[in-house]
Amino acid sequence: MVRLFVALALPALLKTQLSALSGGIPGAKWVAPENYHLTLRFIGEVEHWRAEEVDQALAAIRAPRFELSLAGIGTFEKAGRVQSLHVAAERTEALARLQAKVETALQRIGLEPERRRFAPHVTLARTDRAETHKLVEFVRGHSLFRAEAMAVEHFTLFSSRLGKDQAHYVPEVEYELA
Ligand code: 3AM
Repeated sequence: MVRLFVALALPALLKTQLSALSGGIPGAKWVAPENYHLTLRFIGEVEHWRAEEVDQALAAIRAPRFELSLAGIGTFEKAGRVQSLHVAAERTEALARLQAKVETALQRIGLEPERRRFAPHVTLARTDRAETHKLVEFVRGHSLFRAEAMAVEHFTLFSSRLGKDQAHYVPEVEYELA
């Protein structure tokens, strides 16, 4: 079995810029800069034959290159608790189209539909054990954060091995955009 997700990899400079945001919230688990990514579709554990089908389905996608901008800080909450902290991506038409194409391609080969609405983001930290007032302070303090637009020229199939502390993500296949 292999654990997979489809995402946009980020340029090194952007990762460095994002990593400068890390810190200052006791209890938060910060994502290692090399693990920053923008998930288009979480797939989960699949058999190897299935992974090959996923690869073929993704390779058949035709979509144009586009520019991506990250701006603002957001959180995801569950039962009134902030689970994670992220930098939001601007939900442009081109990004939404690419995500929809990935979703359609994966449903076509029989994967269960993703039920959650696409909210493009780059996770900075897991915060279910973080100090709430520090979290609030962080979100307020960085609300104007904005990164220079990046050129998205491919998307990537990642495998993920869960570790004790951090997951280990490996870019398995890159799919060029036209
Ligand atoms: O892109 P982010 O960091 O928000 O939390 C995992 C990470 O999200 C998420 O998939 C991304 C790459 O690992 N993830 C992990 N397990 C998941 C699940 N069961 C999941 N997303 C949905 N369902």
